Amino acid sequence: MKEKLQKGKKKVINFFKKLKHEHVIKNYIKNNRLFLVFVLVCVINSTMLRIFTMRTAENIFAIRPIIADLGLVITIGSFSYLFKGKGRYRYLSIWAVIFTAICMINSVYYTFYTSFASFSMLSLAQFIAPVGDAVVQNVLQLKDLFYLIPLFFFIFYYHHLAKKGEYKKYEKKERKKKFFHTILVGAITLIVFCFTLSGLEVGRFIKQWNREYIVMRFGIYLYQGNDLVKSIQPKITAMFGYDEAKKKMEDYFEGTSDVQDYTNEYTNILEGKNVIVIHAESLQDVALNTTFNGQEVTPNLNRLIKEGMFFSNFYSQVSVGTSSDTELTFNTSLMPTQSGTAFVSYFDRTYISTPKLLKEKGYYTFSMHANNGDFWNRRAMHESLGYDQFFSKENYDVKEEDVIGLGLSDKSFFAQSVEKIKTISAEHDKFYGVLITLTNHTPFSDVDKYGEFKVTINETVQNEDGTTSVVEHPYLEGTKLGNYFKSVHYADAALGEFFQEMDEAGLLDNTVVILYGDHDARLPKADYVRMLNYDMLTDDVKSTDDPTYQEFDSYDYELNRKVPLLIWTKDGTIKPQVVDTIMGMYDVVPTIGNMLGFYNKYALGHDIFEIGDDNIVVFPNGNWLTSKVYYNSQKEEYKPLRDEVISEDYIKENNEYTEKLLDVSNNMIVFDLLNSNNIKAQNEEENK
Ligand code: GP9
Ligand code: MN
Repeated sequence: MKEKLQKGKKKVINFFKKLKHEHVIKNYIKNNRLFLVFVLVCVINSTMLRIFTMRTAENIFAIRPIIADLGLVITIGSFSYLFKGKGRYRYLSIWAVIFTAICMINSVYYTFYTSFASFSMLSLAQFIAPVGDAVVQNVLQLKDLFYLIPLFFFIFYYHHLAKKGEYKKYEKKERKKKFFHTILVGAITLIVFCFTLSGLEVGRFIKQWNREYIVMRFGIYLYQGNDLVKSIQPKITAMFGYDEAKKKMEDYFEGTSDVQDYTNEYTNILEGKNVIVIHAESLQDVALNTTFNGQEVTPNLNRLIKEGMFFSNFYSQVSVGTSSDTELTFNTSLMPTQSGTAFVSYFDRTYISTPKLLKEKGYYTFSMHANNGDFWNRRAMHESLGYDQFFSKENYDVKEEDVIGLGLSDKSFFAQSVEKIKTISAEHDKFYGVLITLTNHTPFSDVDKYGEFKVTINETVQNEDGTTSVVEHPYLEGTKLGNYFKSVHYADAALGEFFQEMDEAGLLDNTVVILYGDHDARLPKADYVRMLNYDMLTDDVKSTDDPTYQEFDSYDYELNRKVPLLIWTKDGTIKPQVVDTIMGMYDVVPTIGNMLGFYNKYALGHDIFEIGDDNIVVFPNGNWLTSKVYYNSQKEEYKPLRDEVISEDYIKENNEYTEKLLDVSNNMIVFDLLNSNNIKAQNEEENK
């Protein structure tokens, strides 16, 4: 045995000696310089992207995605040897540009969505354009341009080689040999990589909805290639796999009653009332709980919260469709789709929605939003959701002086909307109307138009002569979070005016107002750290060694993304109370359905007054939240929220529930499973 080992060792040493002696490596490098630079450029860029986006130690020191990138880049690059002279450079440079573009686009995309880009989003590019201002100011950063440096180096290096006449021309036979050897190396690298994968990783790669998880393990290029396939797939799978999807949905809803089979103290309490829903753009709970020098950011909302039913642990469940995803979930209790968005890709499906169910009870239904009606494809989708009328930009008088940020200011929007509601109220017995606000939209940079609201800290100091004076510390002035508070303060003032105008018109007398924040404002974590740990002496963040330093980790950030939900009546039908149960946007349909007297069998959420503390909020990326745990499915880690031991089974069961719910929801939309013909067929089958 020992002898064998010795022999083996000798052989390996001899092999390397031979390599050294014959200058094999040196010659290989010399003869394949351009190819090697190409490989380096592509791998450096992808590694840089991973490090700049997901800054965990696990990701920074990960070797496997580098192996995956190497395998793919070498394989693709190997074909360059089939080209002669300049053709080879052209081939490599086209791929270098493609790979660099993938890194740059994902870098920008990650800053905005904390996720990676998808080809299925290409059809949504038109909705990104109107927020172009926001993208440029908010998103395009110096780091996004770093990826150009290796690319320029590659181009420069080729010209350098060509100029010195060192750019190799090979004979056909030699080229073929080089191609064969190189593709073999690429393939072996990829095979080695495949052997390192676990079943779970392969499963997630196939499903593709957990994008960070995939990039962290497979690298950006394999992710993007797989994404391309997955983005084309829905168009094809919508034609296949219907039966299986239908079966899964039937299993999921088996045992769910066709009619509401319970009552509680809230059943029908709001029946017959008009409903006004306010979709408050980017409104987060943090704004309600913050004051500056004794001044509330949201005095009007805070007053309404004291008068109504406030849900203090309420989360939106959006994916890349942001505002539109919330509209979908709020009205249908379904989750956003796994690729693309329901509003754009699946607007032609059948939805069972709150407007439709209220219409059956004699309501007139409408939506109002002063932006372009095609944004998020609302014009088409609002019809699918069952709104009788959609008022968009063309129905509003948009004067230049009334424009803030993305469009018509909330104050003007509300004032003009009240006039329209007056007419609707006069013409219809009862109504359900949704008002979608716009001013409080990222990047919150139209600060001059929000009105005076300082986000400073005023300190009263004692002077030597015994008098006092006030020193103003900048605190959050100039930060994005600070500007956000200014913007919310404006939005709150607009809301105050709306309530007043509605009241003066007598429109609140028999009305319930439901207000929600549509999603968080994607504010930088560093700004929250500054807010919590401001040092007045240095105008900087306290040192982490300071005993008063407050941690704000990624879980704190996630939990802080909660948004308000308020149900309010002027006549006191709704009694003032704070409901602190963990709740998601998909729980709204069953909860208000019970109050208004309608029932949606295919809701994925629950009446919060029935489910209580057993509730789970599922997020589109596979994360979930219960009263006990926030679970991060990318990291496969969780933060306990109570002083309680969490069993493995608890995590496993909730993970299974999450995957099943997301799958069923996606199938219901993609395969149009709520189409009455399909449901009818299902009932007939059951009655056989
Ligand atoms: C656009 C508005 C904003 O009309 O609803 O959409 P968002 O960017 O929040 O998805
Ligand atoms: Mn929004």
